[in-house]
Amino acid sequence: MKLFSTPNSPFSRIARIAIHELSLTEKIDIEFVTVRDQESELLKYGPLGKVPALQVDGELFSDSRIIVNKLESLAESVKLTARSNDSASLSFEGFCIGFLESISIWVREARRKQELISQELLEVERSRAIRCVKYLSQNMEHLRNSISLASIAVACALDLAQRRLSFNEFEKYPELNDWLQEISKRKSFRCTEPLPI
Ligand SMILES: N[C@@H](CCC(=O)N[C@@H](CS)C(=O)NCC(=O)O)C(=O)O
Repeated sequence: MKLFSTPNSPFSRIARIAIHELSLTEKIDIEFVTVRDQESELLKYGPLGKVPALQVDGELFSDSRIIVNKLESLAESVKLTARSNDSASLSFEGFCIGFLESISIWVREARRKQELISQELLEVERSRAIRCVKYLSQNMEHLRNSISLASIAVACALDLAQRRLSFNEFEKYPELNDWLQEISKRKSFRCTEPLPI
């Protein structure tokens, strides 16, 4: 079994963290590939060319939530994704993944050539992130309880926002900030840290 990844993709980081948390490091190889590249090794396995992608028994699974779900089925007992009958957790998980998506869009926009950057889009994402961080600070009970796809997505999003956008809004909320410092100490987070760019 193989996970296709890039060193700095936040969605790949979710999958790599999940592999550690589910004790699957011995079973799944990580292969770093290029993306947005016609010569990418990943295109030999499917047309999408996005990471993460998990290859199991000749099938290629895309999308981090589907991948984490598949990884859970290969692991002993730990569950990271919200159960379909747990509405509150499911709703929160969707919010957390959406938050990471928005931070990724913000980072991607900020990295474009100066003349192509939309200041309007940067502002839309910045305002969204400020709202979301406040919401997180008011819903800490969902993050504190246990390691989950939701908590992994939020930690990856806040870490990415701080590294690439110098967005430190979460530092205004001591409980959220302390939680982030704590979860970031886990081995799964330390050994999947993005590379400097
Ligand atoms: N919704 C997908 C998002 C995956 C995604 O956008 N991956 C980016 C890297 S963070 C990618 O592979 N981009 C390559 C491309 O756009 O061609 C997930 O949850 O895995």
